Amino acid sequence: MKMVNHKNTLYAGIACILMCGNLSAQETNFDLSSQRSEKQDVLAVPGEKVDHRGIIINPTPQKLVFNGNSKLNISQGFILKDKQKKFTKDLEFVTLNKKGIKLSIDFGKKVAAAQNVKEVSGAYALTISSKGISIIGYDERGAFYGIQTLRQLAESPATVNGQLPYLEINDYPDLPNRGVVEGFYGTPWSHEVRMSLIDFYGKFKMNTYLYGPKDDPYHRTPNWRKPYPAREGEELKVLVNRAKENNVIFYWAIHPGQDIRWNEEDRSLLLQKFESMYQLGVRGFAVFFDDISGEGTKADKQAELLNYIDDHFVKVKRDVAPLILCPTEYNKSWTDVEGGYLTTLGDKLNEGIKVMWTGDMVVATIDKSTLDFVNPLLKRKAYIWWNFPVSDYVRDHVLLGEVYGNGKDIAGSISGFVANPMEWAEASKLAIYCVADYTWNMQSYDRFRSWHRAIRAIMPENVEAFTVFA
Ligand code: LTM
Repeated sequence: MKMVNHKNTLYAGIACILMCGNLSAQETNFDLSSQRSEKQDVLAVPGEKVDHRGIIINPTPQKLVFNGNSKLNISQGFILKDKQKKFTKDLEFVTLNKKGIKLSIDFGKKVAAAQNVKEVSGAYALTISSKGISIIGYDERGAFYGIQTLRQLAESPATVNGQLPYLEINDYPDLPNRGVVEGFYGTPWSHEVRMSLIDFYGKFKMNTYLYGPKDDPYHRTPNWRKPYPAREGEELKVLVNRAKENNVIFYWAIHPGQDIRWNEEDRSLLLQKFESMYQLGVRGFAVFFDDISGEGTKADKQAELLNYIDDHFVKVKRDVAPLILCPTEYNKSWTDVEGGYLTTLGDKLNEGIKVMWTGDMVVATIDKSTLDFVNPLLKRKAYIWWNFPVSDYVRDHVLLGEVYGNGKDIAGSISGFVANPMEWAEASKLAIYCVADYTWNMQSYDRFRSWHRAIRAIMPENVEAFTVFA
């Protein structure tokens, strides 16, 4: 099978790299000192150097300006003006006091325009001045993100004793869809750890969680046609609610391709399954056709099914996010040029349907050239499924390295970017933190700075030990 051959080549390549790396570095006695004295020409990175005066905000804000050296003392607490009465539950980190400093929170197109807030979901402005603190969001999600920024400001080591510097932040995401796809092989994450991760996404301004663990039998063959048993269904409902509280869209993905029959019966069973997930509160849906063989791989049949779901479910419900498809040929090394599988999808799929792409290979970094290849075929911007830090193909590794290699000039060429993590959920937070930073503000992304900040955020009590380990 085509797919298996590609994977074997990939895995053999990785194994070779790992083995060769071990040999040269540890089992020989090379004198590396000559290399250390080599001259290195490091080119300056274009862009503006920003001094954040020891304040840590992740993701890095698009614009942060300090107004002089004055500070606002917030130690006596806040009097809250939550104009639309939405955020009390998000403010447990502040002390409320009728005689405190004014904290005003609002959102909406009109108030946002007055503050020059960008017209994109998640954008916000935060001001700290002698008048108090003001947060204005473009939408509810934007105001929620402003609150996350305030929380990080209040927790920054540079603002000890409740002294917040006068500043103005004007912030927005580079990408409309940023987050995580739980799409690995291996033991699916536990309910508890998913809850913790959903909070983590909200805290670091990710808005997407795609649920599609390969080893959930109700996501894939054999049980994709059946509803979840009551207990699992209840847990999913709780996750969906937690996602809503964090302004995260919970997408539930189905993986029917290995045994799907292209007939009326299976189509209606699939829609019934989606309906049962809708009843649990799910408002985002995806269909994955990766890693299959046989009948299920046919592009025209896949497009027909997706359009049917789009026309008879997504558009009818009206409160469901755009449909997402993971195609069978989801990377360049497995696909043909013009006229093949991807061309059929591009020509036939309804306009609003998003199509996933892992890059030039299964595990790859994403650059402009891979998008210049795939976007014209798909006739839409690819939605990136990034296979890092997933470790299901190197199970003896824990991938705790930096997040690097993706182009900083691709924001305009993609419709979303989700990272596929490790089965080890807590350990995956390191990379997820950095992906949150990269996908929000690509130009300012610095792989080293982000990685060090992530370590501090995840294990503040053991920064040095975790750094050495990672
Ligand atoms: O990458 C995709 C689209 N599918 C699978 C994933 O489920 C798996 O986790 C990764 C990494 O092994 N490779 C795949 O082929």
